Amino acid sequence: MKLVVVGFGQCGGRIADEFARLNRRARGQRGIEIVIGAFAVNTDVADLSGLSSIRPDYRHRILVGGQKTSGHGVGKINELGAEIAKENSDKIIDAIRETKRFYEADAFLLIAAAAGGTGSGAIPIMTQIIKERYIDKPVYDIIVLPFEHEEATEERTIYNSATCLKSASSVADAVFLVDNQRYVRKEFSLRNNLAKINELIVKPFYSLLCVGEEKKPKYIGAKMLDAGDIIETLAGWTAIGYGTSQLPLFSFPFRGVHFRKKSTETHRGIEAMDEAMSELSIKCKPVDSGRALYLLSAPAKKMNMDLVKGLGDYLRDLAPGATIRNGDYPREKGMLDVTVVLSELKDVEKVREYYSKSTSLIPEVKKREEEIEDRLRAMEEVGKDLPSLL
Ligand SMILES: Nc1nc2c(ncn2[C@@H]2O[C@H](COP(=O)(O)OP(=O)(O)OP(=O)(O)O)[C@@H](O)[C@H]2O)c(=O)[nH]1
Ligand SMILES: [Mg+2]
Repeated sequence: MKLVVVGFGQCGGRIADEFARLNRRARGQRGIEIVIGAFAVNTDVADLSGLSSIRPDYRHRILVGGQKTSGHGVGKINELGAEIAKENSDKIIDAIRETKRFYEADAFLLIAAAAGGTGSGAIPIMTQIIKERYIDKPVYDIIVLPFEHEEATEERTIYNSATCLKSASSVADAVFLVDNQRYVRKEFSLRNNLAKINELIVKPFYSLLCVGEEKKPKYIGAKMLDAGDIIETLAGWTAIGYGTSQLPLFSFPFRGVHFRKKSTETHRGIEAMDEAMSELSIKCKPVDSGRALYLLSAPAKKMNMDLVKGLGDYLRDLAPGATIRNGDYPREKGMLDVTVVLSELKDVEKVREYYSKSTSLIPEVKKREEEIEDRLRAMEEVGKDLPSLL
């Protein structure tokens, strides 16, 4: 599957940068292309300069809102982020359209954090505009949810998250929810290590995007999972997860496959799927999903029908109401990995919480906005008799 990836704001831009790196890896290791264009859009000059893999020209690192923000972001006011996106949508679309082999893209992937200002406001607007412009290509969003400590200290965090999620989900074909808090690992002290978190966020997409682009027969599995299958699976609120299991490097040259060995492999597969399910990008209940997929990748010799079927049965038990698609990908060496997508989720606790908490914040936010307007008006009033230089 080939994507055009666009990141908004600091978080979105950095994750889009990570997708650009993923593509370099796919090209280097596998000779295939999965991201045909990567862009970052921001109101902050410094954030754009800090990226490393997205091309450094102004058509790929797109600065918006110049006069309004003087290149320093919108200070968490996502209404301002939305307004700037509307005003600059032509500039953004023009840049995206110049992507080489643009027509080959299967879908758009837009990325932003829910709690900030620029990305949170821009992602719903640009999702809507791109959808209207390119009706034949689905538009998916990755929306990154804030850390717990941010929710506790800043009211805007919850309010921005709620308004961003509500608006984006009403226009995007699917929204991948990524909860920052779930990537904080005690053993890594990742709390401040956003680069590592971004790598973990993007990793599950690697095999999923590569598998359908393989051309060599030896890398094509018994059941291929292509862009069509992925597009059929993605709808509404979505979670993604990834798990691995190490395989022994040497296996003894028994003739035929002993039944016990086969069951060990199935066990390893289940172990990897278990990890994928417990490491999902957002806490959710698999029973709530209406569509799901899993992709197994492993060395060709380790792949067998029992293993694929075992995983299917396992997922079916967890998500009995879901239409499940699957594929196998004979690629990895010494390792077996499983990617799981749960989509069309009927309920996500975290989203529900943002909505209900924000509803009680509305009067407070309105009051504050009115106060700001009153003070601005009062200031203008004081200077009304001064001559203007314009
Ligand atoms: N996973 C991840 N989260 C990030 C990263 N950078 C910021 N965040 C989170 O994103 C939220 C803040 O959004 P930003 O992307 O910084 O905000 P912005 O869109 O640039 O908006 P303004 O700076 O207000 O103009 C917070 O919840 C941060 O924890 C990153 O590189 N990776
Ligand atoms: Mg910023």
